[in-house]
Amino acid sequence: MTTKIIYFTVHGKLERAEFRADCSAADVKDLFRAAAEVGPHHILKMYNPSGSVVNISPRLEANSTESCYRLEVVASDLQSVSVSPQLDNMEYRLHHLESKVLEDVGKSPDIICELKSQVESFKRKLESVKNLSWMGLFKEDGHQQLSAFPPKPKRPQTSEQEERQQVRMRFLNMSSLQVTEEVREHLKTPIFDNWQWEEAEMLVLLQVMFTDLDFLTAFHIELHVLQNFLFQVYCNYNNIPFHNFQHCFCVTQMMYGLIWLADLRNKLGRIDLFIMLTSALCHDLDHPGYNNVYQINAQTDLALRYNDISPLENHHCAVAFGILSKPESNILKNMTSEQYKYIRGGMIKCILATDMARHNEILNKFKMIQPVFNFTNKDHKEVLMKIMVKVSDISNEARPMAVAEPWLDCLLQEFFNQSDTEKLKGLPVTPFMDRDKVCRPSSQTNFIRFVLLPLVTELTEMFPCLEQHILEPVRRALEYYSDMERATEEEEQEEGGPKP
Ligand code: LUO
Ligand code: ZN
Repeated sequence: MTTKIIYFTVHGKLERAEFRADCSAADVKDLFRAAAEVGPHHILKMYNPSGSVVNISPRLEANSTESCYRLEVVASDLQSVSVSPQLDNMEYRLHHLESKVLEDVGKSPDIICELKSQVESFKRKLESVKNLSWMGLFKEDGHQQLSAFPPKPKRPQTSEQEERQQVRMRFLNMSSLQVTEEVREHLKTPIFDNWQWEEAEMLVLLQVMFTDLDFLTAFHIELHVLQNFLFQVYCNYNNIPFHNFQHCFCVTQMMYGLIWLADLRNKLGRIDLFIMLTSALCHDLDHPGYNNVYQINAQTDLALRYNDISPLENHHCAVAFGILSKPESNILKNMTSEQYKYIRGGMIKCILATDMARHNEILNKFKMIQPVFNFTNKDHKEVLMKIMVKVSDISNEARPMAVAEPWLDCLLQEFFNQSDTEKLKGLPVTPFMDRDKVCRPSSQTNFIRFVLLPLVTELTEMFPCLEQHILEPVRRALEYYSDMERATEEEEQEEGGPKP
């Protein structure tokens, strides 16, 4: 009997699992629970190299150490607590209906089986978001106690805390090593591939960005305080498909690349560069994976606290200054009070500017001033800094296709999670998030043609050297998805219309 070899990391360690191809699903799950050292009441999630969740079953594809999976313990089992009385009721009625039909016609129709499996999958999905009550998923009997900050999801302390401490130790051990000149130069380009680096290494590279822009000497930042700050930022990004620490790193690395490519060190003050880089780093802190439309429709704690005004972006900024309020991670502590006020004001403006509902407002203002831009004009500089953070935030498609494409998978996965939950709760569903409506190539061609391309075109008007590094790759990405869209349409015509 053939056996299957699976390579995966768990708690930061590379492991090798082996099981027979005829092994049962339950045995495979027990095998990975043993590897994660957790009991039967924990929920495991396996991620493939591109960050998508894969099913833990005998059909798991064999791999190699180069393409190993990542095993996560995401929550303790909630079987004991009913995740939703409505679903239990639906399940009961389904069983009752099925027994009636069996009596009358002797077999269970497909529709009943289909409905039962849908109820089962909704229960599993709800279990995994049970602890995220501050997104309004589970309002205990109607009124929610407003705490100072939303309760952090109750994840198992041991595995996640242990994993974070391991990342911290690896980060501090590596940070004393010299990063090669080749990596330093590569870090300044938009072709940097984030998928090749693990989290501790990304923390080292973020430290390199702050040191290579001379922020430590200019603002008297002690290295260990910077390291605490970076580690706290890492700890405050959530383990969700898109708006996670990898996205934070990508946005910060893109900002770092733009600063060097557009030679902004000779056009803006170092304090403005510091504001842009630190805003990029903090811009999605503690993102829950559910956007502002959801927060407002579900009347979550965040929407209530920020009166529906950019609830997420206000929260990201508040979490950033929560970290900066602790002396051990306050990289602003040796700055003058003028510098502190200017930096705080700049970060609030830049982070709030990442709310895509304000996209046209900000881009139109930039279009107006760009032809007459004046680097000594405070208002002009402010708009440019917002544009720089926005471009860094949404320009995955300026990266090589092999780097950008997995990001679209991650984004759609997060969007589909949200629309599934909206359907379940009877909330309005955003069309480009609905797994039953999204056509991947056309959603991306629309995004690039109407959102990303106009944005980077305007920035390239101001910094022509970005044509080759940013504008051209975005144009190529538009071509790529337009070709894919045409191919999909031709295929559908041959098959006589879109697939059901
Ligand atoms: C734009 C955006 C908003 C929230 C979260 C992610 C994104 N990003 C993207 N959206 N960031 C990068 C990308 C990307 O490459 N593609 C898309 N595609 C679709 C889903 C889209 O159209 N998103 C979108 C467009 C406009 C908008 O507000 C004007 C918000 C989302
Ligand atoms: Zn972002």
